[in-house]
Amino acid sequence: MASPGRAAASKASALSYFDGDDVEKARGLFQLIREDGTSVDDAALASLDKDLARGLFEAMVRIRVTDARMMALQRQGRIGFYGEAVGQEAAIVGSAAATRPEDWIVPALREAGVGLYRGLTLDSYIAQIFGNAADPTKGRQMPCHPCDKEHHYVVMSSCVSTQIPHAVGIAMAIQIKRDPGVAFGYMGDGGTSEGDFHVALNFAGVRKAPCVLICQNNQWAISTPGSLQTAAETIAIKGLGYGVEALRVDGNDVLAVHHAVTYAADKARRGDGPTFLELLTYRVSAHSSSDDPSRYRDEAVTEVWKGQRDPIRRFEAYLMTRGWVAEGEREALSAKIETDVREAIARQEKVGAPELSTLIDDVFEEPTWNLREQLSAIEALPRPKNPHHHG
Ligand SMILES: Cc1ncc(C[n+]2csc(CCOP(=O)(O)OP(=O)(O)O)c2C)c(N)n1
Repeated sequence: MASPGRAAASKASALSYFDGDDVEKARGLFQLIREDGTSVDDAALASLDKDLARGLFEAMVRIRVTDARMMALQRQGRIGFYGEAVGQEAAIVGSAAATRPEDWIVPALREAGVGLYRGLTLDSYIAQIFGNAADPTKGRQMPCHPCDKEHHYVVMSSCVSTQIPHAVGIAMAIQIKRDPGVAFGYMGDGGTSEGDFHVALNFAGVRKAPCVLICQNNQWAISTPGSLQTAAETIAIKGLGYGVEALRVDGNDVLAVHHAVTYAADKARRGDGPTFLELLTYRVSAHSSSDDPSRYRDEAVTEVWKGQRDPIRRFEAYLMTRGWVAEGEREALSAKIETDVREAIARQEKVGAPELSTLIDDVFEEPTWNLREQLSAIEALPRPKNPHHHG
């Protein structure tokens, strides 16, 4: 079983992690709440804002409930595909809460919750999964590729790791234009094995680009385990080769993630350059609705991450010790969110497919004669029974 690594618990203050030398930060594991929900350092958490904490909790539960509902829809054949983020909610929400409206988010596969946290509506999220007429991308993407221009949430590029140079490029543009904001680029552990990762980190380091690059190390890239992903001691440590400060954080500890990502974002806002963060977590669910992980991994390990290492359970236990969440509150919250999700699904399922004419727009101001000819040919064909089916 992969070890969560060395926690900062033995040090006087959990926050002294940030004063450590570069290598220690990239090898250690910053943590503020232990697996059992007890605090590593009460003083470090003394100024925690109750509303923020409750907001983080609610956002984590929202992802969990929404994912379960959408997976059920996929199994019922009502949507073609879905990718859950079960077990990764702390990494997603903790980092989302460190962003500001002027920032730009370039997500990879599992960050829809960052979009939802920033204001992407459930309706828009679900419309995209159906690929209906309300989908901002007009059904042109696979499901699970939401976007939200208003909240600076860029649509995910499906090609693993391409998101990282996109994020660094946006950061360089922010720098050149002297715009406010920071670019947040996400990736999985698999993403760090692609050439784009190295190109992006290199540019980020040389240009001191105002970006925060976040690897959600969920220890699997479909069926490829972390041990086949890199011979480096940790993923974080790779950042040092590019002159980029690297932090390794317990990705199932929402407060540690929030603290570390805020540190990185503040640094970028000051013009002090990029940070690369490895958030250690686990992909508790399958890679996607098309995958069966029991064929390639030991699910006894998964059970540990699903149980005692569950990020929502951990945070709930901590919040209860502070009296900020009551017994039974999570169940009531889940039920309310489930109603919201069901209602949004019902609304979006009624929305029809995008007009066929949208197939040929967005390319030329005036469609060319051959596009118009193709459109007429398509319009003459019978419409499919289930426009949401993606094979
Ligand atoms: C360039 C490229 N190669 C392969 C794929 C197929 N693919 C989709 S997701 C994935 C694994 C990604 O793993 P990781 O980066 O660890 O992210 P995770 O799915 O674990 O969140 C692969 C190989 C792809 N989309 N793009």
